[in-house]
Amino acid sequence: MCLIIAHGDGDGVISAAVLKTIYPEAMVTFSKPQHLLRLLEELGDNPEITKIYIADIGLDRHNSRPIVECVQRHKDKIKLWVDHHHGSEKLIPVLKDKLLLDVNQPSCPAVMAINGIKVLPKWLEAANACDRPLDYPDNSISLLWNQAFRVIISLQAPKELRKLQYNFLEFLLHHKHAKYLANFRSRYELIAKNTLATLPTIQDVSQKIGFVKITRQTKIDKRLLFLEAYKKYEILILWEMVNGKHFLTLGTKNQKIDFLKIFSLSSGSPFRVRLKGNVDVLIEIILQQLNPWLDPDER
Ligand SMILES: [Mn+2]
Repeated sequence: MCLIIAHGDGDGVISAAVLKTIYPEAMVTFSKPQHLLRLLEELGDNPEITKIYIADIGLDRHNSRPIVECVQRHKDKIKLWVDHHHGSEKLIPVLKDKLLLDVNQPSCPAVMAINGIKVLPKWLEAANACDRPLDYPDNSISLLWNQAFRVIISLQAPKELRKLQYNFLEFLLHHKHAKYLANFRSRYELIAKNTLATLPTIQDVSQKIGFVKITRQTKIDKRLLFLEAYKKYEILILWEMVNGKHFLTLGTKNQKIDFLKIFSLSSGSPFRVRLKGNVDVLIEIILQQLNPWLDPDER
């Protein structure tokens, strides 16, 4: 049996759809960096699985070595690995030309396209907009996915998320289920309204940096919040508490700022990172690191 493993976000589902058109016999499953090791170990040892194609799953930066070792053990089964995340360079010596990697590409379908794989222009644009909304305008497919995705996330319903991923895949491949997906649009309206209501609560850290605190109780679309905040700020610091733990998400629209470099992170997106730890300490570190982007009289 052949298997496609892709990230469950818009970019990943569209990547899975592209791979499915090349390998129609393959089954599809969705995963994420933190779950990839266990999944690969299981599949690697399963004699029924003969070919594996992977797309859009970055290496878990806390756990990359065991993954690379696991890939090494099962490299014969892994026929293709497409990625655009920093950190996946570690797979080059193991996978060689079975790895299509370009961290400068906005999406995995874009990586496929520059490597000669046929990708429908609409799908390519949608995947780019899903991962890099600032650089690529949404089209009907990316909007559909993003809005539906936010509704499911806000319901915190993993089972529904899985169902949605398959429906989205079906929609891409066969243009069925359009009605099913379209009904998410009306449910999204409240989330969009909540998100816009959060905008006035953003505080100025400086002229260029905004800070906002959100709670899980109010369902918002973080992607939309960042996009709206970028109309005023270059950087937004978002503070949220999830299950008693504090997280700070840093986002920027400034292409010259690379959060991966600034915070010495080995994987993820240069423009959006999530930091965990003591909030006061983190904010101190963040402001120190972002000092060059603070206004001179505020330093
Ligand atoms: Mn991606």
